[in-house]
Amino acid sequence: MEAFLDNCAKAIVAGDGGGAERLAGEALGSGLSLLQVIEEGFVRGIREVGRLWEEGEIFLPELVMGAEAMKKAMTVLQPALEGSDEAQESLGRIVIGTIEGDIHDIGKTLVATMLSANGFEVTDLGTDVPVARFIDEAEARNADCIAISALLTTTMNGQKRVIDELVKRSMRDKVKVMVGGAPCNEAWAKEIDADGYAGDAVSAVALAKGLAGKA
Ligand code: B12
Repeated sequence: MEAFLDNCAKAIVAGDGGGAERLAGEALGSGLSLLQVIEEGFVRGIREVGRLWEEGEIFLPELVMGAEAMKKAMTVLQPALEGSDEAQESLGRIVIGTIEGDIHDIGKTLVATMLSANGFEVTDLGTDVPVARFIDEAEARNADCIAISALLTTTMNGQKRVIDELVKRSMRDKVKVMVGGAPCNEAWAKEIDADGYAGDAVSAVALAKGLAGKA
């Protein structure tokens, strides 16, 4: 198990898309917890890539290759994570996206997948989503919650702008807002008056259930 998780992490660090895809395929039939494989294997790898990049040990092309390998693994694992939620009663409607100026989508997509697998009706707006679009879509879909991902210190302020705009449009009491992404934390959520912060996909589900009164 440990060795398998190490290999998953190593495939991402090496930017080995074929290897990551193969390991993800092996995980599917192995009876291992897919969440554990993702968090302790592949995600550990992409975080290591980030660290190496920050320390100047690798360059942008290698960062991109690591991200692409990560996406290949997630493409294999995502359908299995989604499972069948047809019989489930909806826990609520959530509009999710990565804020404008920001194209990071691996974590956001993982959160969206887990929310959907756990009974929420999720509309994923993708990346680089303008402030107004979050609100227009939430209004159009009568959403209970807006979930905003930001991975850059330069884009996280967009989360605040979504909340400010909700207040302006007198919608703040109807729509909950949850925030996440590497630079965010509890203190930031409090500062911008969000309803909650979660640091990973599993706690994002718990948070969403709590906000929906379904915990
Ligand atoms: C992969 C990656 C990329 C890929 C993205 C590919 C993609 N399709 O997503 C590429 C190569 C394209 C990229 C580009 C850039 N990147 Co980049 N990237 C990363 C890296 C290494 C990993 C991010 C990731 O996918 N992590 C894995 C996922 C699973 O984790 P996660 O995103 O944190 O998500 C989890 C939680 O945060 C949470 N969560 C996430 N979203 C949400 C939302 C809600 C509502 C909730 C509740 C929870 C939640 O749950 C998720 C699942 O567990 C990070 C390093 C890091 N430590 O984060 C840098 C990092 C984010 N990037 C960084 C930078 C600077 C850039 C660039 C500006 C580089 C450049 N010079 O061009 C560009 C930005 C382009 C843009 N405009 O967005 C910096 C940001 C620094 C900062 N302080 O702002 C980081 C931190 C690297 C570093 N250490 O310096 N990047």
